[in-house]
Amino acid sequence: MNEATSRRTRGLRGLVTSIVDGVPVSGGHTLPSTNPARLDEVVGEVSFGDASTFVRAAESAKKAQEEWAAIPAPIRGRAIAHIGRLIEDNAEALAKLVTAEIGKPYAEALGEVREIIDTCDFFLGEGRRLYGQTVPSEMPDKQLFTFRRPVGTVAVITAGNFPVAVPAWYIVPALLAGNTIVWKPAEYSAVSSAAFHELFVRGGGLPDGVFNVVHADGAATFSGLEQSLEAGLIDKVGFTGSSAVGREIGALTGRYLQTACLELGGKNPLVVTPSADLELAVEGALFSGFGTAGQRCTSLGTVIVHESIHEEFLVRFNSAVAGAKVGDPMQEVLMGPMMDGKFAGRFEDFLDWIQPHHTVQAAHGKITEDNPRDGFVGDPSTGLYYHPVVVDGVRPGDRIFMEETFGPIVGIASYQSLNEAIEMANAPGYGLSSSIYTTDPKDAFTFRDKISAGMVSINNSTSGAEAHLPFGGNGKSGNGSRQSGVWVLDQFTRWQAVNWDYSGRLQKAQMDIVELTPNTTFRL
Ligand code: UN1
Repeated sequence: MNEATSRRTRGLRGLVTSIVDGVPVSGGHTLPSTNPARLDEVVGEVSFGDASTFVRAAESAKKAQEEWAAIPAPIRGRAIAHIGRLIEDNAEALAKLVTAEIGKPYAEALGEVREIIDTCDFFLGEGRRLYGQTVPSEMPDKQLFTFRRPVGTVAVITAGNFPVAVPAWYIVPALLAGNTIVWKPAEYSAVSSAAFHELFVRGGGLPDGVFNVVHADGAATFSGLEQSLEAGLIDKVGFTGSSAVGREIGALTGRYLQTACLELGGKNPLVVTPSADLELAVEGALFSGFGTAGQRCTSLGTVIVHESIHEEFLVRFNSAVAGAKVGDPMQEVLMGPMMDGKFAGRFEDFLDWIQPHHTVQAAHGKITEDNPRDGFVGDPSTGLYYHPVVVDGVRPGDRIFMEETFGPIVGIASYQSLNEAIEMANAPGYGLSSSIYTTDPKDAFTFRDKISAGMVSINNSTSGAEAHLPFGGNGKSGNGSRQSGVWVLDQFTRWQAVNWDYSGRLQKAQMDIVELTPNTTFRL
């Protein structure tokens, strides 16, 4: 084990620090990352850097990029293959860390780790493809080609609700395509991020500087990013987080003639038509509304249900929510705590958006001894546990209908015609995920055609996208960028067009071309 590697190990087991050019870098202040299910349990101490840490990381990524890109793509693919296998061998340990740090139920955390492995499985082969094209020329003795070239250095800024899967969506294809990385993970999931980083660097045998990680708060990151862009150190930004911050990142990168890959919020609708299998719709709404305690960008926002089955759906849904297991995320529960105090606080604000014309059947707010939940698994007083809330009677114009409410709250609205349902589904102006439950193909295809969302589920919940289909949204959910599968390669590569003329003379495009003479007046 070389010295830099052993220092990295100490970085993980002891203090979590930024890693720049393979070396741990402590910052100005240290904060604990705590377990939201047991707030007195410290998962790790994290040392936070400032804007200069980010800039140093960007310099290191810039310095390492040419050499990394010179490694043949199939060999970079092998690195991705090894990373995938190492993650697989460490899946349980990594998932336990995710559960401890953000309170995601263990089964879901294992699924999240699976998503990294799936992404590696997809891209390990892409190292042997990364195809360009041969294109016919309009002139003789001339050949045209396209090549994919890496963009260069990539800054990746991610949220903590998927602290390891979503970063992999950026980092795996970016590395495969020959880019180097500066990653700024969420502050409240820094320990899981450190483990992820360690597994990538070791598993891939990545040279120092190829994958840097910077722990810093939002303001320091923004300023570090701005300085790095100004200095020409960052060529591409990937950001997953709120629509508000996404706008800022988009504006900043735009000033440097760059387009960021933005994966932002959602107000994801689920339409239930009269022909739907109601049991299935209830199950889908329960999982997408309250799985991950509603803290996915793909979580269900509003169920838009046909008026003829509204009552029946509501009764069944309320009863499914009442029966769902909430509690200790290491047990078999649908929903654990909120990820962090910041999200718990914001969720309390969202509860204030409930208005007199809304109906809430069960208890809401924090789960306490005085505000208990039947069948709670474990001790609610130790963590950030909230009641799952179903708000009936929401309608376009209500804040609860129009804005993302990251947390365990689902609105229910009624519609009369499918066109009205689709109009309501599009009204909030996001456009990430969407779902329709129906057994009528006409409804399914009409919905697919008219919904603004980038992702459409038919008889499936709004969350749980597979790792090799294009992932991304429209409107307030992003700027049209797509992650995953072959589609994400357009984020991390640029097309280079090459023409090679071996005629020995200057053949002028559009001018020196051979014309055939058509006989346009010929008739049979
Ligand atoms: C996110 O919440 O940022 O489709 C991503 C899903 C997951 C990813 C969610 N595979 O729900």
